[in-house]
Amino acid sequence: MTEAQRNNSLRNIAIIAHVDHGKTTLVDAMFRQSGLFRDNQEVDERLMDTLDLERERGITIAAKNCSVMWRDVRINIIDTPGHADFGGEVERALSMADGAILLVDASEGPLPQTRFVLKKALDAGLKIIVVINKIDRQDARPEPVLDEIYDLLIDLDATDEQLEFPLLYAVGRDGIAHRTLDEAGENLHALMDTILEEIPGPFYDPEAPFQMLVSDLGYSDYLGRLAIGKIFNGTARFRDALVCIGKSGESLPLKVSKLQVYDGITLREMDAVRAGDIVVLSGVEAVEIGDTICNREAPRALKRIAVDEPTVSMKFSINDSPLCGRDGKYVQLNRIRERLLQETRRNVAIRLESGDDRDTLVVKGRGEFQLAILIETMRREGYEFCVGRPEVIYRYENNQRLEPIEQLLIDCEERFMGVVTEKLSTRKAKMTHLINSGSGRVRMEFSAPVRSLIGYRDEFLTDTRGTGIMHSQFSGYEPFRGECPSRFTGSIVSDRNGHAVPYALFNLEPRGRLFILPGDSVYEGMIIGEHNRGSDINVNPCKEKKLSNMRAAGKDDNVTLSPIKAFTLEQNINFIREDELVEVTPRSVRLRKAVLSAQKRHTLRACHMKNSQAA
Ligand SMILES: Nc1nc2c(ncn2[C@@H]2O[C@H](COP(=O)(O)OP(=O)(O)OP(=O)(O)O)[C@@H](O)[C@H]2O)c(=O)[nH]1
Ligand SMILES: [Mg+2]
Repeated sequence: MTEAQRNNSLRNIAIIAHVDHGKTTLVDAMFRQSGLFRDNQEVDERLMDTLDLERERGITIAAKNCSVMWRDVRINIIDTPGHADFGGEVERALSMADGAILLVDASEGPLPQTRFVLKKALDAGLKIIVVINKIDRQDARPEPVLDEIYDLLIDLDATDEQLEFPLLYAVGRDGIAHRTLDEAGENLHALMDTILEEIPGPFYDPEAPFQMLVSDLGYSDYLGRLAIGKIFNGTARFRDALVCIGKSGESLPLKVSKLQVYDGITLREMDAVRAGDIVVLSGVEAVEIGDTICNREAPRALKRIAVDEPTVSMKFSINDSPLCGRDGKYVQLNRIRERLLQETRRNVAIRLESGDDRDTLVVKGRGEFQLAILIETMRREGYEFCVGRPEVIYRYENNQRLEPIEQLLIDCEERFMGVVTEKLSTRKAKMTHLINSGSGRVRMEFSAPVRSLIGYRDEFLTDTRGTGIMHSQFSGYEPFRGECPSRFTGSIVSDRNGHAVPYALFNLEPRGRLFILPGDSVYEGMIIGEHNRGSDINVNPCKEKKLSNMRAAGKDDNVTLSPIKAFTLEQNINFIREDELVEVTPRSVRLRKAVLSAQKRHTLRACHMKNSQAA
């Protein structure tokens, strides 16, 4: 074996943190200070958040690559999402990095996802630079936060070397980083220099032939499929004949039709690319994330990217409601399957399986939020379909049912502690920690079943008047904790097709909360509101006022309806019960019973009751 060498003209780093701790904003500042823009150039905020949904929601959903030049060294940066449901993106991103910048909010300190991403980075053997960010916050408490970071590292069994991490304090938004708290700091030079000094240039074996691990896929109208990843060894040139080794070891020949590297936020074409670099290679169609592209003479696969198992599943089916096909471009199951398959190729944390019957597909992921984002994306692309309630994926060991458990961290005012703990205990959560800082707020930690937290966030925000903070993180599988109700209220269901009228809705208002407005189309089996009681009721939302009585024959428009609050897609998904579906079309999101006919539902319920009595 020859000794490994380093490519010192490069650095590959991933930026990791809990959600909203300032990763994407820090990348903006690095761009600005590395001379990527002219001084007076107008630049958008959070430049790396390029997807529509990312910009709308102010969060990062997919990990993305870019680069900056610093003292003649190109630093390849991978910005990752901090939301727990997109953890698969972090695992994928770390496969390209040689080091990581761990951002920690100076006020919030390490939170559940900080632990998750740090563990992944330590497991991958990456060198960590810790940046305590947002020290400009009024409630910043950098010193205690630093202690918490040490505690976290010790808890994660970090080695002595890992405990001696380089540390910086930063205001990412203003582009300032410095090594000690007393310094004033004017720019990010200290951070950029620390990256060059502390993160090793990528290692490679100078004698080994070309090997590249595919960590991401892209698509270009001109070039077709793009394979993105780090070159572990060797070099490749334009027009080289290579092979791609797939999951089952089969190798597929390919010819390189274009080679590009990241240059700021764009790509630069290269004639040749060297070991250590993160490149975009075109010329291969059938490629998957985790494949190795390598030399034809000595093909050797690299270790595939390991990702955690999915914990939540959701059924996707064709839309068979009476209103189907009105808005959507793609309504057939085949088209939906194709689109979902395409998603599984790009997104390592998503799996697709066939359902119990011909018309359903089962999509598995890391959380209901991740699936909701997928549904929203598909809906905007013109797809129309139905989805069922998110369900957790159980495991069975020694005849025992195990369920996914989350570590739940709650920070709220002391006066809301009672209601929060009470609600959580009905959801089978167990309190594991309670810290009362004496400042009027308490921090509580729970271990809670994933299934019981689906839909809890909204309730929590209402209970704490919007002031509570809640974070959860998958912590493992534990024995099933017993049944708990998903929703305590029933549904108000339309018993016919037609259009809702004000008079009928006005009369239904005392029954519960309505979701529809006068004039909205309704159909038999469509859920038009939430019933105050636990049972469902079938109602007629199209019932006009009788005009036969002349004296009472006033017009409808003198009724005043209470305003309705539109649900978001996530709220709809979390609202439905096991026997209900969300109908998703490009223009509307409706709720419905899985079985539309009231008569059929009635018969099914009667059979079910008879069976359970017999049992
Ligand atoms: N006070 C303060 N706020 C900041 C700073 N940096 C970022 N923010 C704010 O923090 C929020 C989140 O910033 P992002 O950069 O989107 O955070 P992120 O870590 O990329 O978030 P995700 O990608 O969704 O995990 C934004 O509202 C920023 O304006 C800072 O240095 N100080
Ligand atoms: Mg971000």
